[in-house]
Amino acid sequence: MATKASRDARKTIKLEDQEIDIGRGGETHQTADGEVAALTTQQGVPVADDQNSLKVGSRGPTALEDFHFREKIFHFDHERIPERVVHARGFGAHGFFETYESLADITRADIFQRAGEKTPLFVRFSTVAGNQGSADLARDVRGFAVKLYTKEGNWDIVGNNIPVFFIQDAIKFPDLIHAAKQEPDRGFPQAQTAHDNFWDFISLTPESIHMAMWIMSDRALPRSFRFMEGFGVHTFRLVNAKGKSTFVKFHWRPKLGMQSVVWNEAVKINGADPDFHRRDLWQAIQSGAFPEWELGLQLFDERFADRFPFDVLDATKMIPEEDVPLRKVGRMVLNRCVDNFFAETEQVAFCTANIVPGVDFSNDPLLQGRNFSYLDTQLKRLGSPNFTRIDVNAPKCPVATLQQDGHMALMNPTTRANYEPNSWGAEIGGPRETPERGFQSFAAAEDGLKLRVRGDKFADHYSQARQFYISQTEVERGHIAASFIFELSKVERAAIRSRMVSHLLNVDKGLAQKVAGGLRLKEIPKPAQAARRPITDLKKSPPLSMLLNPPKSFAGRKVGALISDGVDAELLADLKKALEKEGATLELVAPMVGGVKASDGSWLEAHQKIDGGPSVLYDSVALLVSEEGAALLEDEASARDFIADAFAHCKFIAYVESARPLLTRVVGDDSIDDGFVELQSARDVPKFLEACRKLRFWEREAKVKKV
Ligand code: HDE
Repeated sequence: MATKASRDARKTIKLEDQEIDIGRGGETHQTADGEVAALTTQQGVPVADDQNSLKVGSRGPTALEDFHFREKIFHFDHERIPERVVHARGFGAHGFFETYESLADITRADIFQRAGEKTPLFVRFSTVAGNQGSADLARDVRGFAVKLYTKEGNWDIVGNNIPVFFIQDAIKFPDLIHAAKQEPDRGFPQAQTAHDNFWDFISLTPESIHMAMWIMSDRALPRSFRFMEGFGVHTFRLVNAKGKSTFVKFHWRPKLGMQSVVWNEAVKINGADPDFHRRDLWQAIQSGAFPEWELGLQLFDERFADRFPFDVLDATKMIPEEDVPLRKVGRMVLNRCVDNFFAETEQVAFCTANIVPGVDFSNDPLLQGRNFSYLDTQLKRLGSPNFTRIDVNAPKCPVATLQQDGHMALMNPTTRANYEPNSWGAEIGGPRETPERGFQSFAAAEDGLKLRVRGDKFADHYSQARQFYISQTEVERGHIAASFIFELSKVERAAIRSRMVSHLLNVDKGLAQKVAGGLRLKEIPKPAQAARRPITDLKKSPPLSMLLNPPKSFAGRKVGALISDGVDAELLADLKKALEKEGATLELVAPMVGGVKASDGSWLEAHQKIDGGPSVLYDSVALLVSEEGAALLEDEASARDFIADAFAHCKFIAYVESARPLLTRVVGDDSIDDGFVELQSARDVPKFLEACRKLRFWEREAKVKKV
């Protein structure tokens, strides 16, 4: 309750649809009633006035005794926790994993015992290099971290959307990340690798060349988290009840297929909607279009590992599916957004060491190092060894430890015994070991000299880089070359550019020449001396190409329709219906957000005003403006960009006859290629949809990308 003096000073005014109380200084007061809860302090004391600090006289100093004010500011001052050193920018969601079949013969992991079993999970997708406030469409690897709350403890698969990594030994991780993130003296550039330090490090670290090929490919520019693969990267073990171990690599395959954007588009998306990926996931889940991935296992034994030309403990190598096919063992569905970003997405603490009985590590030196790093990092970020008590991190199975105390102890043992062995018996003696059920490490035979060395096969740095490159389509190869040219053009020191080309010569001569040409290198360097002679006859592996594995439909994609007063209502309705049937969505982009009056007199509200809804936000576009609309937009820069960008990014473009003058004014009459679909009537809608399913009209690219 407000004091009488301040209460008496209040009066009520009207602000459009709201009646509000204002105080003596005109400030807004909203008060609790039967339905709206009373505001309290952290101590539960009801708050009478949250607008004014306690003062001595209306114009006097603030009193130190104002505990409400002090508590509020104190808490605010401590709102931030350290952001992640890597993967700072991310977005999470809840879901479940459904097991397809029992894998009891391979693993005793509880999650794989019963077909149809559903296990709750939390996923966080991320970029690596950018800071928390950076833009989503950085050219970067994406983190793909999954926390499975199994009945025998939490199992984290902390992976990426690329199956290999830059380095082979965890001891190089700080160097890699220092080189990739903003340069320390100037604090920029952030969220991009197009700078000297990064390429300096890469060019002096030949083991990273395979990964460099992947990050220069379209994989580093996903259109949506929903359209990317995930990989556990390292070799792990699955161990069955008899203690038999099988090596395994984990793959997540998106049901909606893979898709990326082009670089020029990515740059513009970052300006138009820096939250493009998180908004996309949020909107999909909120609208009930729950994204799904299948979990595929590559299972192999020691014998395979011995005869495989590369070391399965080397995270810069992958195993082609032609050698070890994927066995699909379950699906992951994301069906719930977080209630609170900080509590869940920011505080979620993944750790590669979180494994469960039936899963085990391999000796991959990168994985071994990670197992130390993640626990350590959580203590720094979350400030207490009790971070496992935070809801998003807490197991959903019983937890019974004798660990106690520390900051924010929320679950101390309640019995007398906090140690074991003890003689207190079942009631108060606390939990005991379970040799049968409990986690047992695989009894791997290890011996050798204690040395700082790597396995011999680690020295092959180029063979799989080459295999990746030759497995791509022409279009994808063009993108890889263009990315190298772009990135290295931002490198000031010429020697670094040249050094990179010397590595590319060991990957593919044509690629190296293209990059050298694109950089206008004065002379082609000699190929870098390889630590081990590359294998040049590895076969193409089609699953490595995104374009050879297109999505089966246009589901999950979005069309942007540019509309104006007089838009053909029937055509628009048919387009919307067809897209919805396909599982795709339609957004209306208009000169003003308030909407347009359609041909049948109905009013259509727009989703975007034209300069807020550039075509880079859509997979395909439809130009449905009337004649007057076309005339109005002819000189409007944002409308022209809408069309020019859709064209340049090789998108399919539908148009009605009245939009044609606008269209030809922007792209010219001779540019109307097979990527355009004229909508004379609703009958042409299926033709447009058919085209959209191909996602891009790549045949146009040579015309729009000249350097
Ligand atoms: Fe990480 N990594 N990493 N990493 N990583 C972190 O842990 C680290 C590596 C990956 O959404 C940190 O909680 C080392 C490979 C993801 O919260 C940190 C090495 C792969 C995430 C850390 C690697 C990853 C992280 C920072 C070299 C793919 C985000 C914040 C041995 C298989 C998880 C944190 C999330 C995060 C260390 C290499 C994936 C510092 C030392 C390889 C997806 O602990």
